[in-house]
Amino acid sequence: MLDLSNFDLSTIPVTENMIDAEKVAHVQLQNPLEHALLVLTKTGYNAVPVLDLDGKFCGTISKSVIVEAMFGLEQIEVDQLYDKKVEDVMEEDIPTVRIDDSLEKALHVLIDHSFACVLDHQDKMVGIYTRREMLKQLRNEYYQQRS
Ligand code: 4BW
Repeated sequence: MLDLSNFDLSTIPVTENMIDAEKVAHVQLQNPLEHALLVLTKTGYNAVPVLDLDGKFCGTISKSVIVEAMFGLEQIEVDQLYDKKVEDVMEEDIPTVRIDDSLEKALHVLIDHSFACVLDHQDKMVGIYTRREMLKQLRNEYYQQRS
């Protein structure tokens, strides 16, 4: 059985295994939905962070909110992809973590979200910490204990 008593999440910095910002696909507030859908489709991700021109985190955008924004009263309105901007439909109420937070904070975010954006003290996104990284760290701990 996995003994987590020596795996103290409160002592491991969230920055240790995060994906650095330069490797994180993102879109900007003013981008049309068409651009966001292109980014999501080409990268294969369901959701990516939304940043302003200074790199500050503003929210996330997902394929599902874009599709929802295209639904008119009777049919799908493709024009919405060009008429609406990312800032019109993005989700803003997204919990984040800070560069000096530990994995314990990220764990709580990852219960309901597939990634946590890591922000510096000016709210700039320095990276993301994903469920995959959390599970990899737990797996490594598990196999270390068995060996
Ligand atoms: O293109 C992909 N490459 C790899 N290696 N894995 C992928 C890719 N697309 C999806 N996956 C896998 C990952 O295990 O599917 C999971 C769910 O993807 P998602 O949520 O629903 O698009 C992935 O899980 P994860 O690595 O724990 O990532 C959780 C979420 O974090 C993803 C996506 O919304 C975001 N994300 C991850 N890496 C990203 C990213 N967003 C932007 N840029 C990145 N580099």
